[in-house]
Amino acid sequence: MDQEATLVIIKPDGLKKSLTGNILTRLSEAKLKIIGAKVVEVKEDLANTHYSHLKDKPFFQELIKYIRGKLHGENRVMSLVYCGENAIGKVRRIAGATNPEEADPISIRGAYGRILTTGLYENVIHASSESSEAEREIKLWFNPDEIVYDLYPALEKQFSSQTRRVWQ
Ligand code: DAT
Ligand code: MG
Repeated sequence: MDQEATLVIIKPDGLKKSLTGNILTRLSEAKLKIIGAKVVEVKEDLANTHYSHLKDKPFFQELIKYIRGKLHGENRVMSLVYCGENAIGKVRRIAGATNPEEADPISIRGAYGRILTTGLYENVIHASSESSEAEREIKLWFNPDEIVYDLYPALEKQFSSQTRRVWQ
């Protein structure tokens, strides 16, 4: 596939600071396609799995609170899948370096991020950093039917005992 996909998460500080429109405008410079988008309340399991590679870091617990919105009195993030040529690199460039103080001031993280007194980088957005990570993250955050493109192989599965909420 010459098309690459990447996961973007507008973190709770981005939503709290009303930066959603601004961030989407910045990302549109990359001329990629949005093929999935939703607002998510991040449960502990999702947060832990998303950041499982960082579980031994001293800032891990704070990071989990951050992505779950516990530091901002928010219970939302917005997650998006962008697709196109070199999507991962293009989005990472617009996002900027992980450390907001080192990030290009014109990048999203450089312009709007900060370092908390606890040392945690509050850096407004998440962006996948390489293709295996993007695949893992997209599969974690989205079901096949929530993406308007057959990104990865999927199968039909029947769940006879499944209960789910429907509109009353
Ligand atoms: P990125 O989000 O740029 O891919 P990462 O995956 O290494 O960076 O880390 C995930 C998040 O954890 C990052 O966005 C902010 C936080 N973080 C990473 N390294 C940190 C550090 N040394 N000190 C504080 N927070 C850090
Ligand atoms: Mg990362």
